[in-house]
Amino acid sequence: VVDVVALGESMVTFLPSRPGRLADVPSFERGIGGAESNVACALAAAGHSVRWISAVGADGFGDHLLEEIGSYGVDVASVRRDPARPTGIYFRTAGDRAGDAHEVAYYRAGSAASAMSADTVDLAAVRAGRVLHLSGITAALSPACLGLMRELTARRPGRPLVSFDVNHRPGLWSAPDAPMVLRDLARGADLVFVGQDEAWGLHSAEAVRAALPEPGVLVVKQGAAGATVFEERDVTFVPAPRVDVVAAVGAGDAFAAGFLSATLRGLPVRDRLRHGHLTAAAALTAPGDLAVPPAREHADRLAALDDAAWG
Ligand code: KDG
Repeated sequence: VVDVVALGESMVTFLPSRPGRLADVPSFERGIGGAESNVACALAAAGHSVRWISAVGADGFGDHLLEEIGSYGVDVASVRRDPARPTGIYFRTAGDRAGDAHEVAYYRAGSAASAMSADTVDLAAVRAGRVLHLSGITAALSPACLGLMRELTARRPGRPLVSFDVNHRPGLWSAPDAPMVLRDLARGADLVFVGQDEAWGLHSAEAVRAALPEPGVLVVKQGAAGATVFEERDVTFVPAPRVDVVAAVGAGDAFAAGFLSATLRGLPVRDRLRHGHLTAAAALTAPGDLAVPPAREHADRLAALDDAAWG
């Protein structure tokens, strides 16, 4: 049994050579992105057994994603190659320092991954881990992908622990009902990650909790301030370390990976949050979507610093 299965679309990412409007960027450097594979890679780098499930085209970008994600030690054998559809790609600006808006241009409509459905994906392989990690991005890709998300978040006996990162990407949703769709999916999960800024216009972590009675563990990310975990009757807030942000993209995925890793290791809630913050700090201070997390022993030492060091 693998520790974690992550399902979702990954894309070749084009990072700008310099800051500024997308219209003015003269050249781009290739990277990889994809919220769920970002989580998968960070977990594999932290020593967990991880499988990534998706679909890519039978093209060079698909080869690159499989080689790159596989190089982290993630099992990519269940990723489908679709000869009829391309691998998605996207371009973005460097922005997002201190929460600036950044521009994103997706070329993923009709991609191989957008054709994933409960019929084309190997559901037994998807459910074969201790944890199944999903995100709301998949729900936005196509009606077939939304159907797959509903199938995977349906409560059924013997399913893995379902981890769901809301990841509301407004640019991917045409219908106005995204918040409701995402909230319904979150109700089917056992562990939910949500940024307070994407949480249905609710302005406190407590209000988010009140809106989501179902999940066993709710993690509300409060940007640079920190994050709060609601677990049964306990509420735990841990401040985030202050870092000089290079690019915020991917920080949420890194946070989820750190938190999940600590969860798999059975660590107490304060340490789960600290490992989330430390892994996020690595992503915040790197330009790409995906950053190598601190080594486990190193992260353990940082997480064990006293409260004064953690603000
Ligand atoms: O969380 C970071 C992701 O948003 C990025 O890597 C690309 O998956 C992506 C998306 O759909 O925006």
